[in-house]
Amino acid sequence: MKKILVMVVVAMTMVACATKQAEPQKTVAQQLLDRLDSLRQKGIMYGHQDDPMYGLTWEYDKDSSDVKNVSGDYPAIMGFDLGGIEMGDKKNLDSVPFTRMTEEIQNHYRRGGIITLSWHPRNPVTTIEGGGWAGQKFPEGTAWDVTDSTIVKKILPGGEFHEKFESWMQRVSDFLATLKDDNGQKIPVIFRPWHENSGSWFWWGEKLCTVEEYKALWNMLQDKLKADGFDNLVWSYSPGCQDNLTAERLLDRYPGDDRVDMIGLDGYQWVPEEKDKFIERTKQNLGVLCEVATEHNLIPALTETGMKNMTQPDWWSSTLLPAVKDFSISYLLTWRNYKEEWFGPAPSKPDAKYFVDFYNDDKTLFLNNIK
Ligand code: BMA
Repeated sequence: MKKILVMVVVAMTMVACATKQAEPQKTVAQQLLDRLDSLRQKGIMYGHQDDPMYGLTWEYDKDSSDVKNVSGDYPAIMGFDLGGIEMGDKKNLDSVPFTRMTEEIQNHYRRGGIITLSWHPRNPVTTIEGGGWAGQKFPEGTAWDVTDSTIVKKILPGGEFHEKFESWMQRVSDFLATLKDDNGQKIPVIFRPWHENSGSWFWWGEKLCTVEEYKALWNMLQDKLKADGFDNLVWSYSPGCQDNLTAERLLDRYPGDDRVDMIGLDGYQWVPEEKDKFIERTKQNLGVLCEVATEHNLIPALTETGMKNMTQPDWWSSTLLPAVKDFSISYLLTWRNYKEEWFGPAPSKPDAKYFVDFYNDDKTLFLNNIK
């Protein structure tokens, strides 16, 4: 009897071990999603595009950041853009060297921060191969070149430019392959391609392709990168903020629950006069976004925002915070601090002290709050 009992216990232990071993390990993308989900119970992370690359008074200094120079802390999230990688360029559309981008992604990940990548690829039909920027006038050949409304169709399988676009996707893949941590493991990244597609200013915009073509475009890139082994990508779908947004409208080009992990909106305020409108519209839009996110098991975020050149200095505390604070969004990201057009804080500017209030608010999370 005792012997039988021992055998049963041994057998049960073996089954338990086998079950344990069979459980698949979570990918770094799934681990990032879990982290995003638990962090949004704590607050809203602050993100900034190109944060460690340049600011209003400096360029490519080591360990610099306008956000850190104002608040003492780095943003929780840093955003970078792949525009230009498709051409094999050494620098992106905003002059950021891709080697530096890899380094800063590694640095921020090492610090405990989170990375998001967008992509403003040039127009695959009208751009001049090998021409670089010189000789092409904006918007000709850029992501904003919408003179031909059949670009998406032309790069899908069967299209005249499909092969060319395959080589562009390969270059994205080659860049993503450089994103490894100190142990050689893949760095998780929130990847947000084909954004603001509810507008018609990019060649993948609403009036430039059908719903089916848009979804096929999304799938083509996703299938390529999945086939290349990139299980470190958190896929983020982000159209733009709109007046009276509805769930149907938000989802009309949505690629599907099996293809998307996060859902976001991009929405800006351009002039001080738009303050009330910005607050009202952002609240209304985030309400819909959060409902849809819950229904579809997605993490919501305000994937791009900002007030152009901070012409309303108290914007951070009087406008942005009230617009977002009642929503359980994962993060908000303000766009880059480019000398001619900036959306983040800078030490010498009048909005700096209001940014410190925003930083000190219990609701906002910076790097030190998420480590
Ligand atoms: C836009 C502008 C452009 C920039 C692009 C990609 O909003 O900031 O100057 O090239 O984003 O970062």
